[in-house]
Amino acid sequence: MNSNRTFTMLKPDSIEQGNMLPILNMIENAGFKIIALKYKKMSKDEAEKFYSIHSDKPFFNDLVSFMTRGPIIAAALEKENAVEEFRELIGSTDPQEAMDGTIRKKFAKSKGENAVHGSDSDENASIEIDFHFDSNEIFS
Ligand code: IDP
Ligand code: MG
Repeated sequence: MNSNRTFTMLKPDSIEQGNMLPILNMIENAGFKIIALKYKKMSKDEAEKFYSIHSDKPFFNDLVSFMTRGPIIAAALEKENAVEEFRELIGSTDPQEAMDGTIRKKFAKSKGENAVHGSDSDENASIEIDFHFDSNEIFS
């Protein structure tokens, strides 16, 4: 377990709206080091697996079709206390509740299409990094 790492995705809405570079800029300016980066489209299978914890939620099918309708940026990030600090940088799930200066406040349009993913624990950060990256794709 590595408490200085977290995992993020720039979701399809961010890419579609041309916010890829501004969001990556905010992440770097907040002191996160990008140690792995991938531009890819998730398959339905991958998205269902990645979000399997939400499989019984009413929004699950919408979430999977949203996350597979276009490419995402997947990234592993490094910073002290990365998981918590990155959750602070992205803001609340619902952009209407997100604080000023957060990524979701600035770029998200709705609770479903909310610009970015951020791991919620060290354990999940590690699982999610391994889900998207081989060890030789990580430059720490
Ligand atoms: P998080 O991304 O802030 O950790 P989670 O509760 O883990 O939020 O939900 C995962 C993702 O599922 C959210 O980022 C969002 O895209 C979607 N989602 C969560 N709650 C809702 C909802 O009430 N309606 C529609 N989509 C939702
Ligand atoms: Mg979550």
